[in-house]
Amino acid sequence: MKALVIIDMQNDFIPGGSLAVTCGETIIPIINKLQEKFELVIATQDWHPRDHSSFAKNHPGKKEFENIQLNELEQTLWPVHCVQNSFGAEFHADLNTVKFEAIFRKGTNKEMDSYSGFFDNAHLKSTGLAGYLEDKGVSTLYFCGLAADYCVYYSIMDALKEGFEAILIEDATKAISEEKFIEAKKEILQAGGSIITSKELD
Ligand code: VGL
Ligand code: ZN
Repeated sequence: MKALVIIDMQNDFIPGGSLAVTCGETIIPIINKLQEKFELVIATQDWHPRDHSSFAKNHPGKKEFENIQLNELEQTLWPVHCVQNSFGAEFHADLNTVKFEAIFRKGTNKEMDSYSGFFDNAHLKSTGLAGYLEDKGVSTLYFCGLAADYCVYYSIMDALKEGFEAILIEDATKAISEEKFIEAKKEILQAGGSIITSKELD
């Protein structure tokens, strides 16, 4: 069975939000239409405590988008975004959420960022997503959402490592950095993933 995984379609990642991805809003109608083609639709939600260690604000003297070493991992310092229960953490109002059977939250541990919907960045803690999908008999995952070069990319790489077939729907995602996305796509293909457009599902 196949499933659609919608990554982090939250206000803060969409123009008007604190970590807006350019043209992020343009993929909302595409994702709404895509959902009609799937029996199982699940979503992830970036869900940080206010004192999260990925926020530049919580590192005095450091700037947004600067990289630091944090618990032996490289960490980009982000603007405050997707704070638990804030408007910025809510799904965009135009996104159709009625078909979401489950929502997996990530980034809840203050000490550790979590780009992937499956594991935190140190691969120490699972969200339970892989087990959920296996239990549902899902073997093929189609990915869309934000941001292409971070949470979508890391989720696909983990999906492949966990033994799922993983397909990126390229016109249903947008990147923070176009350069990073070009590298990400190469790595997805090298790791055995595929890249398609939503038209190919018609
Ligand atoms: C994301 C940066 C920080 C994402 C989440 O959803 O791609 N990017 N937190
Ligand atoms: Zn985040």
